[in-house]
Amino acid sequence: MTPSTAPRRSVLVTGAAGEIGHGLISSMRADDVSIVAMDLREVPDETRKLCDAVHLGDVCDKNFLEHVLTMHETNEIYHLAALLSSRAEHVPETAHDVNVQGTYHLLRLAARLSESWGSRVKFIFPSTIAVYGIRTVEDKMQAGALRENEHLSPITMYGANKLYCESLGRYYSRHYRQVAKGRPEHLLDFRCLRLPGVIAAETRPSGGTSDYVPEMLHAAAKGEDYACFVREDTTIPWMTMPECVEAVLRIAQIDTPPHAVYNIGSFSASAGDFAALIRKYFPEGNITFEPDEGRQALVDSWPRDVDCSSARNDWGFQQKWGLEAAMEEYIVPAIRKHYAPTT
Ligand code: AKB
Repeated sequence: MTPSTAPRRSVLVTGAAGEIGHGLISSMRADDVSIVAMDLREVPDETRKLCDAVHLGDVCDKNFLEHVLTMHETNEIYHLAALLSSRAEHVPETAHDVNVQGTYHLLRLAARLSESWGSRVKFIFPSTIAVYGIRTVEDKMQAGALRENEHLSPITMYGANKLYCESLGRYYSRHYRQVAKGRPEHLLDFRCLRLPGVIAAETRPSGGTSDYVPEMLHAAAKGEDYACFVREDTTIPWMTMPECVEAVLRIAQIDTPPHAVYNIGSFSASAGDFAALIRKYFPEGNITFEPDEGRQALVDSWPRDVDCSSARNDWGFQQKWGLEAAMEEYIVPAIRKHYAPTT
């Protein structure tokens, strides 16, 4: 057998202590890959033990980033660290520092590394449906499934940050120093997925606005009451964590995709649709609706659904489950197992 000449994958995951970090690192561990995790917060033991190294530090600290990247000869970056939409509205300037400055530092370093390694460092970036901003609920219902270039007027700091960083990533990977004489031969390889609300059974989100569905689920599974902070008719696109992780790993592995940024999502559902199904599976918890005006406005500006045809056509993205099947085949069994008493 001829030995492979491809360099060993050396992966950096920022925001490794978060929900996607956990799912991604668990799925990646099966591959022959060196995984370096980074977060400001302590990385849970379950994730830590799957990593070759863990660094605690701030993505806003340029020197720290440089140290980590060069020390591990990183050639693949999953930049998950971010302050999500609701949290970012409480501390918008901090959110800008983390979401924009942190991403900018990392993009610059990855561009420099691509140049010095002589091969393109992959930069995988999760973006969000919060990059969309629809003016009224009537417009939202009429607009239906949005394509990647429609309604790009986010009303949140988080959405604005992500939209700008999508452009920065595109710039560094396609147009970097485009008129300069000594333009680098190897630019970084930026790939971005706009994620919908993501539902995980093993972990709980924090700081997001789409958190109402995971919160509702986890409360009901524990037999607790839950007051949902958006209206019953509030509708956005969704997917499960396993589907999200699979899509992130897939966009990272395919040959150069034609576009830098893709919508993905599995189904569109309202808070009421979820509540009805959750009551069926977990009747002990009482779900009520007590909309919070501020957070409601954020979700109202997000699309009812997203058009994933580019992702389907360009790299074979496929949704695995609709709402009912996702509940039946993943969410309910996995959440029951998660809360099952240990013997
Ligand atoms: C949030 O609610 O902020 C995130 C998102 C939709 O990107 N889950």
